[in-house]
Amino acid sequence: MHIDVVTIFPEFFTAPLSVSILARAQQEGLLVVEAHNLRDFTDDKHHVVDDYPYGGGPGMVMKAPPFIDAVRHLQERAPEGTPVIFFTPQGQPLTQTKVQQLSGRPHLILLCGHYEGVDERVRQAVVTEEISLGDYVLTGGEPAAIVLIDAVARLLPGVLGNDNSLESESFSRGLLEHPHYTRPAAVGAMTVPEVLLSGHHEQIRRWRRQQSLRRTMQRRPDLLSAAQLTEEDQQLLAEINQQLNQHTPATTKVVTDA
Ligand code: JCH
Repeated sequence: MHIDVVTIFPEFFTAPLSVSILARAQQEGLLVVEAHNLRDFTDDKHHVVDDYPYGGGPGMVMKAPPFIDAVRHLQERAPEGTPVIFFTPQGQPLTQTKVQQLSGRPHLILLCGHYEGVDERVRQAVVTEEISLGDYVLTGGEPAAIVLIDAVARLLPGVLGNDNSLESESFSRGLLEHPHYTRPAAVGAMTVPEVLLSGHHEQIRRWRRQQSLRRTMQRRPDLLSAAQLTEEDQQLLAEINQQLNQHTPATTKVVTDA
C-alpha cells in the first residue's frame, strides 16, 4: 500500500514510522509512506499556507490552492478513484470497519490541516471523505493520520506475521477482549485464574468468552446491544447475571434480554 500524506510538519511522521511494526512493514516493501511538505506547493516567496478568515474572527485558515495543487500532483501517480481523506472533528468517526475498507485500497492520500481549519473549497475540490478520530479536538490532522496509518498497516497481508491475532479478533468481533495472563503464576497475592492452568481447552474457551461478555456488559453496554450473540453467549450472560445478582441488590439487576 502507498500512502501520501500532505502536511506542514513532515517530521511529525518520522519517529512513529521508524519503529516496530510500521518500520518493518516499510522495510519489507508492504507499506510506503511519503510525507509531503504542503509548503512545496505554494508559489510565493515566503511559502505562506494560511491567511485571515473572510468575515473576520479569531485564528487563521489554511489556504485552498496549496492543498488542491498537492492533491492534483499526487493524483498523477495514484490510481483513479484513490481516496483523498481529510481529518476533521466534523468527519465520520473512524471505525474498524472503515479501517478494513481502506486497508483493501492500493493507495491513499491523507490531508492534514492546522489552525482553525481549512478553506471549504479544499473539500469541494478534492476531498472524498472526512474522518474524525473522536469527539475531542486535536491541534491538527497529523496525530489522526498516524493513527489511521497504524490501524490500516496492521491489516495488510504479511505485516503481522503468521500469528493468529487477526483470527481471534474476528472471533471476538464486537466484544471487548478477555483478560490475558503470562508467567509468573503469582504476582504477590494475585494469582492466575485456575481454569487457565487446567489444560481444559473447552473450559478455557468458555471462560474467555464469558469474560469478554462480562467486560463488554460492564464497560461498553452499547457494544453488547449491537453484537450478534450466539445461543451459548446468551447462556454465558445468564450465568453472569446469576453471579452478579447474588452480590447485588435487586434494584440494580442488569437486564440482558434482547
Ligand atoms: C484540527 C481545530 C478547532 C479544528 C485543525 C485541523 C480531528 N478527531 C479530531 N479531532 N481533532 C481533529 C482535527 C483534525 C484536523 C485539524 N484542527 C484544529 C481546532 C476546531 O473547531 C472547533 C477545528 C483538528
